[in-house]
Amino acid sequence: MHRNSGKSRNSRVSNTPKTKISYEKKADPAISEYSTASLNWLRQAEFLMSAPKLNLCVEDTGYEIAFAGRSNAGKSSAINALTNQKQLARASKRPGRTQMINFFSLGNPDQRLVDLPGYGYAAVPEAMKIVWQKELENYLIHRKSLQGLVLLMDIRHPLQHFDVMMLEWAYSRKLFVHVLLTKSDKLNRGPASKALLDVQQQLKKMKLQFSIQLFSSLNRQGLEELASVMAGRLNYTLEQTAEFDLDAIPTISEDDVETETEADQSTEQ
Ligand SMILES: Nc1nc2c(ncn2[C@@H]2O[C@H](COP(=O)(O)OP(=O)(O)OP(=O)(O)O)[C@@H](O)[C@H]2O)c(=O)[nH]1
Ligand SMILES: [Mg+2]
Repeated sequence: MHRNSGKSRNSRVSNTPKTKISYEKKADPAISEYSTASLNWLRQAEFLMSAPKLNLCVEDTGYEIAFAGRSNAGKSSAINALTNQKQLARASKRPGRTQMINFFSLGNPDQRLVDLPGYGYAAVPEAMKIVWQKELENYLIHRKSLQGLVLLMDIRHPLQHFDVMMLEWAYSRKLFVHVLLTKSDKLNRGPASKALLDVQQQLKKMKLQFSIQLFSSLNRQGLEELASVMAGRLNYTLEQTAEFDLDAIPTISEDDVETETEADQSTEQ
């Protein structure tokens, strides 16, 4: 049976004309189902609150992912595209638009998305810049529910000094980072792919194993990929949308717990 199938495969290869084979990536139905479900889930996003400083933020429970990056990188626009809501986060042509830490809930207040003020905007008065940076730093260092960052960089100016600092800092705090090269619509396909490859290589050189993708809020490139990453990181499962039957959950008695513990210990020894 195996031999036969091997033979037919070989004969097919030898008869194949020497044309270039295109290995077109087939859509994985499981993945696209997950990303569609993730996008639907993200559409439930609701504004929770804005905080000027750490001690005024929403309670530090559950999980959150923060959108970070230089001012004008496209953080607020990305959040609006991702949640399919035009005005959820306030985007603007004027850099320095987002001046507070803005929280959005995703279906429940313990799963959140955060829009951070951008860094590196030269026109902000020095004293104000210091205050913002201090608050941003406080948030990034002390926020326990922070799981990781979506770090946005304009595809035309990636890996500026402060971006690299953020990446290294996130690595040292064991946070995940998912990098978006934003405004990919500003480059043609070839140069955009090259920019992606360049940044990938530079991250590799820095020994930072972070995921990265192209993204455009304008033409929605990379939206599904980002939605899946967000959902995966915030432990969203497809079952979450299914009817939940409380009666179907088996009750556990104290005896069951003891038995489990004993079994665990015996396998460890
Ligand atoms: N062409 C293009 N422009 C974009 C894209 N995303 C954002 N922009 C524009 O870039 C500008 C800044 O976008 P914002 O989303 O406000 O940027 P931000 O990172 O939140 O900026 P701050 O709040 O200042 O930190 C706006 O004029 C947006 O319309 C994109 O994907 N493509
Ligand atoms: Mg903003």
